[in-house]
Amino acid sequence: MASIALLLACTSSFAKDWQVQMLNYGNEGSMTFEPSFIQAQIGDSVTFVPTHSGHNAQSYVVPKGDQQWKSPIDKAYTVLLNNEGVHFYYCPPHLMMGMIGMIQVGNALNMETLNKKSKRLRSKVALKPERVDALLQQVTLP
Ligand SMILES: [Cu+2]
Repeated sequence: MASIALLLACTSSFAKDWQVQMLNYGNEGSMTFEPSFIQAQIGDSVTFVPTHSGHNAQSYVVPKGDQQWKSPIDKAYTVLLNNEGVHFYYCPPHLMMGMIGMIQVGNALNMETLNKKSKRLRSKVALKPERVDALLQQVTLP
């Protein structure tokens, strides 16, 4: 019994690498990141997978202490989650079509910046701007 408990304690401490598919069409319609919202912990990472071609991911908002990031088009790319807060990102070729996503890391410490900048990005989304609202609604507040 003791060894099982130890094993469980060890596996739960492993950082998780989340996989986000970049898709022309998926469960949420056309031009999507799936999953589009992730609730992660500090130490986790997110890998963007070029399932369909012609996409990349670029940060628009990052937690305080993080650098902005940008993946090369059609290449797998991993973002390390080193600080608490919300990453808001988009696919530059398909921002107009609502290809956006969010990663919450621990507590949403950057809500003020996120809300302010989300309004600005929303104005650039011609199709499905409601995706911005849907993502914001999934952020859990402390
Ligand atoms: Cu795209």
